[in-house]
Amino acid sequence: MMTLFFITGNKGKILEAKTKFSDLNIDIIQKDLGYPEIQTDSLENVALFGAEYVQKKLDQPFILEDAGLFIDALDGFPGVYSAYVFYKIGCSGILTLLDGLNDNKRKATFKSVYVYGESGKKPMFFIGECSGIISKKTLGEHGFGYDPIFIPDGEIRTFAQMETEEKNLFSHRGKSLEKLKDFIKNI
Ligand code: ITT
Repeated sequence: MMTLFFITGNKGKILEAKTKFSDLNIDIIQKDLGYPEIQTDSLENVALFGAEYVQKKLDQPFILEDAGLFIDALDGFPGVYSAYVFYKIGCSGILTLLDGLNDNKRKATFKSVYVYGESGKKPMFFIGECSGIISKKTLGEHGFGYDPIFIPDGEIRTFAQMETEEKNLFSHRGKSLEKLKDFIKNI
Protein backbone atom coordinates (compact mmCIF):
# COMPACT_ATOMS: atom_id res chain seq x y z
CA MET A 1 0.00 0.00 0.00
CA MET A 2 1.42 3.36 -1.02
CA THR A 3 1.09 6.27 1.39
CA LEU A 4 0.56 9.68 -0.11
CA PHE A 5 0.44 12.83 1.97
CA PHE A 6 -2.05 15.47 0.83
CA ILE A 7 -0.88 18.85 2.09
CA THR A 8 -4.11 20.78 2.60
CA GLY A 9 -6.32 22.32 5.24
CA ASN A 10 -9.44 21.54 3.21
CA LYS A 11 -11.35 18.38 4.18
CA GLY A 12 -13.57 18.67 1.08
CA LYS A 13 -10.50 18.21 -1.12
CA ILE A 14 -9.50 15.14 0.91
CA LEU A 15 -12.95 13.59 0.42
CA GLU A 16 -12.85 14.20 -3.36
CA ALA A 17 -9.35 12.69 -3.67
CA LYS A 18 -10.20 9.63 -1.52
CA THR A 19 -13.38 9.07 -3.55
CA LYS A 20 -11.47 9.27 -6.82
CA PHE A 21 -8.69 6.93 -5.63
CA SER A 22 -10.99 4.47 -3.82
CA ASP A 23 -10.19 1.68 -6.31
CA LEU A 24 -6.40 2.07 -5.93
CA ASN A 25 -4.27 0.57 -3.19
CA ILE A 26 -3.28 3.96 -1.87
CA ASP A 27 -3.65 5.61 1.48
CA ILE A 28 -4.20 9.37 1.31
CA ILE A 29 -3.29 11.10 4.56
CA GLN A 30 -4.13 14.73 5.24
CA LYS A 31 -1.24 16.84 6.50
CA ASP A 32 -1.99 20.48 7.15
CA LEU A 33 1.50 21.93 6.93
CA GLY A 34 0.19 25.39 6.05
CA TYR A 35 2.55 26.25 3.20
CA PRO A 36 2.77 29.93 2.20
CA GLU A 37 0.50 30.97 -0.71
CA ILE A 38 2.37 33.64 -2.62
CA GLN A 39 0.64 36.52 -4.42
CA THR A 40 1.05 35.89 -8.12
CA ASP A 41 -1.12 35.76 -11.22
CA SER A 42 -1.28 31.99 -11.71
CA LEU A 43 -2.41 28.96 -9.74
CA GLU A 44 0.60 27.08 -11.15
CA ASN A 45 3.02 29.50 -9.46
CA VAL A 46 1.19 29.24 -6.14
CA ALA A 47 1.27 25.43 -6.32
CA LEU A 48 4.93 25.30 -7.41
CA PHE A 49 6.08 27.60 -4.61
CA GLY A 50 4.09 25.52 -2.11
CA ALA A 51 5.58 22.27 -3.44
CA GLU A 52 9.15 23.54 -3.22
CA TYR A 53 8.48 24.65 0.35
CA VAL A 54 7.02 21.24 1.31
CA GLN A 55 9.87 19.34 -0.40
CA LYS A 56 12.27 20.90 2.09
CA LYS A 57 10.17 19.78 5.08
CA LEU A 58 8.92 16.34 4.09
CA ASP A 59 10.93 13.37 2.94
CA GLN A 60 7.98 11.46 1.44
CA PRO A 61 5.80 11.64 -1.67
CA PHE A 62 3.06 14.25 -1.38
CA ILE A 63 0.41 16.09 -3.35
CA LEU A 64 -1.04 19.55 -2.96
CA GLU A 65 -3.52 21.57 -4.97
CA ASP A 66 -4.31 25.18 -5.69
CA ALA A 67 -7.74 25.89 -7.14
CA GLY A 68 -9.68 28.97 -8.10
CA LEU A 69 -12.92 30.31 -9.55
CA PHE A 70 -12.50 32.67 -12.53
CA ILE A 71 -15.63 34.76 -13.26
CA ASP A 72 -15.77 36.23 -16.79
CA ALA A 73 -17.83 39.31 -15.88
CA LEU A 74 -15.26 40.17 -13.19
CA ASP A 75 -12.24 39.72 -15.52
CA GLY A 76 -11.29 36.45 -13.84
CA PHE A 77 -11.74 37.59 -10.23
CA PRO A 78 -11.47 36.03 -7.63
CA GLY A 79 -9.06 33.63 -9.47
CA VAL A 80 -5.86 33.15 -7.45
CA TYR A 81 -7.52 35.03 -4.56
CA SER A 82 -10.49 32.66 -4.34
CA ALA A 83 -9.71 31.38 -0.84
CA TYR A 84 -9.29 34.86 0.62
CA VAL A 85 -12.39 36.20 -1.12
CA PHE A 86 -14.42 33.21 0.04
CA TYR A 87 -13.27 33.81 3.61
CA LYS A 88 -14.13 37.52 3.36
CA ILE A 89 -17.40 37.70 1.39
CA GLY A 90 -18.45 34.09 0.71
CA CYS A 91 -20.98 32.94 -1.88
CA SER A 92 -23.41 35.71 -0.99
CA GLY A 93 -20.77 38.35 -1.68
CA ILE A 94 -20.17 36.92 -5.16
CA LEU A 95 -23.93 36.89 -5.83
CA THR A 96 -24.07 40.55 -4.86
CA LEU A 97 -21.22 41.41 -7.24
CA LEU A 98 -23.16 39.76 -10.10
CA ASP A 99 -26.54 41.16 -9.08
CA GLY A 100 -28.82 41.89 -12.05
CA LEU A 101 -26.71 40.01 -14.64
CA ASN A 102 -28.45 37.49 -16.93
CA ASP A 103 -27.23 33.90 -17.31
CA ASN A 104 -25.25 34.75 -20.45
CA LYS A 105 -23.21 37.23 -18.36
CA ARG A 106 -22.62 34.79 -15.51
CA LYS A 107 -20.03 32.51 -17.11
CA ALA A 108 -17.23 31.23 -14.89
CA THR A 109 -14.50 28.59 -14.90
CA PHE A 110 -13.12 26.54 -12.05
CA LYS A 111 -9.50 25.52 -12.37
CA SER A 112 -7.54 22.96 -10.36
CA VAL A 113 -3.76 22.58 -10.36
CA TYR A 114 -2.40 19.50 -8.58
CA VAL A 115 1.27 19.04 -7.90
CA TYR A 116 2.95 15.75 -7.11
CA GLY A 117 6.24 16.14 -5.26
CA GLU A 118 9.05 13.98 -3.97
CA SER A 119 12.22 15.25 -2.35
CA GLY A 120 14.98 15.82 -4.89
CA LYS A 121 12.63 15.51 -7.92
CA LYS A 122 11.04 18.12 -10.13
CA PRO A 123 7.37 18.65 -9.17
CA MET A 124 4.81 17.29 -11.69
CA PHE A 125 1.64 19.24 -12.62
CA PHE A 126 -1.89 17.90 -13.32
CA ILE A 127 -4.47 20.44 -14.45
CA GLY A 128 -8.25 20.38 -14.88
CA GLU A 129 -10.90 22.97 -15.77
CA CYS A 130 -14.68 23.10 -15.63
CA SER A 131 -16.85 25.79 -17.23
CA GLY A 132 -20.28 26.80 -16.08
CA ILE A 133 -22.32 29.69 -14.72
CA ILE A 134 -22.83 31.34 -11.36
CA SER A 135 -26.37 30.64 -10.14
CA LYS A 136 -28.70 33.43 -8.96
CA LYS A 137 -29.03 32.00 -5.46
CA THR A 138 -27.24 29.45 -3.28
CA LEU A 139 -28.51 25.90 -3.73
CA GLY A 140 -27.50 22.55 -2.18
CA GLU A 141 -25.77 21.23 0.91
CA HIS A 142 -22.90 19.09 -0.41
CA GLY A 143 -19.31 20.00 -1.19
CA PHE A 144 -17.56 23.14 0.01
CA GLY A 145 -16.56 26.67 -0.94
CA TYR A 146 -18.34 28.07 -3.98
CA ASP A 147 -20.17 24.79 -4.75
CA PRO A 148 -23.64 26.20 -3.86
CA ILE A 149 -23.38 28.88 -6.59
CA PHE A 150 -21.64 27.01 -9.44
CA ILE A 151 -23.67 25.19 -12.14
CA PRO A 152 -21.42 23.24 -14.56
CA ASP A 153 -22.22 23.37 -18.29
CA GLY A 154 -24.85 20.84 -19.33
CA GLU A 155 -26.43 20.75 -15.86
CA ILE A 156 -29.21 22.60 -14.08
CA ARG A 157 -27.96 21.76 -10.57
CA THR A 158 -25.12 23.34 -8.62
CA PHE A 159 -22.13 21.26 -7.50
CA ALA A 160 -23.55 21.46 -3.97
CA GLN A 161 -26.64 19.56 -5.19
CA MET A 162 -24.46 16.61 -6.27
CA GLU A 163 -22.84 13.75 -4.36
CA THR A 164 -19.04 13.63 -4.41
CA GLU A 165 -18.86 10.90 -7.13
CA GLU A 166 -21.09 12.94 -9.40
CA LYS A 167 -19.25 16.21 -8.87
CA ASN A 168 -16.01 14.34 -9.68
CA LEU A 169 -17.46 13.35 -13.08
CA PHE A 170 -17.72 17.00 -14.16
CA SER A 171 -15.42 19.00 -12.03
CA HIS A 172 -12.06 20.68 -12.56
CA ARG A 173 -10.71 18.58 -9.67
CA GLY A 174 -12.22 15.37 -11.07
CA LYS A 175 -10.23 15.99 -14.27
CA SER A 176 -6.94 16.92 -12.62
CA LEU A 177 -7.27 13.97 -10.22
CA GLU A 178 -7.88 11.62 -13.17
CA LYS A 179 -4.57 12.69 -14.71
CA LEU A 180 -2.81 12.40 -11.35
CA LYS A 181 -4.33 8.93 -10.93
CA ASP A 182 -2.94 7.76 -14.29
CA PHE A 183 0.48 9.00 -13.26
CA ILE A 184 0.37 7.36 -9.80
CA LYS A 185 -0.80 4.02 -11.21
CA ASN A 186 2.45 3.85 -13.17
CA ILE A 187 4.86 4.76 -10.37
P1 ITT B 1 -5.69 24.40 0.76
O1 ITT B 1 -5.31 24.20 2.19
O2 ITT B 1 -5.61 23.13 -0.04
O3 ITT B 1 -4.99 25.56 0.09
P2 ITT B 1 -8.08 26.01 0.39
O4 ITT B 1 -9.51 25.78 0.76
O5 ITT B 1 -7.41 27.24 0.93
O6 ITT B 1 -7.27 24.69 0.80
P3 ITT B 1 -7.37 26.90 -2.29
O7 ITT B 1 -6.20 27.67 -1.77
O8 ITT B 1 -7.13 26.00 -3.45
O9 ITT B 1 -8.02 25.96 -1.17
O10 ITT B 1 -8.50 27.96 -2.55
C1 ITT B 1 -9.49 27.80 -3.42
C2 ITT B 1 -10.74 28.53 -2.99
O11 ITT B 1 -11.70 28.20 -3.96
C3 ITT B 1 -11.28 28.05 -1.63
O12 ITT B 1 -12.03 29.09 -1.02
C4 ITT B 1 -12.20 26.94 -2.02
O13 ITT B 1 -13.27 26.82 -1.10
C5 ITT B 1 -12.68 27.37 -3.40
N1 ITT B 1 -12.79 26.16 -4.22
C6 ITT B 1 -11.80 25.42 -4.76
N2 ITT B 1 -12.27 24.34 -5.36
C7 ITT B 1 -13.61 24.38 -5.21
C8 ITT B 1 -14.65 23.52 -5.58
O14 ITT B 1 -14.44 22.37 -6.19
N3 ITT B 1 -15.88 23.88 -5.25
C9 ITT B 1 -16.13 25.03 -4.60
N4 ITT B 1 -15.21 25.88 -4.18
C10 ITT B 1 -13.94 25.55 -4.49
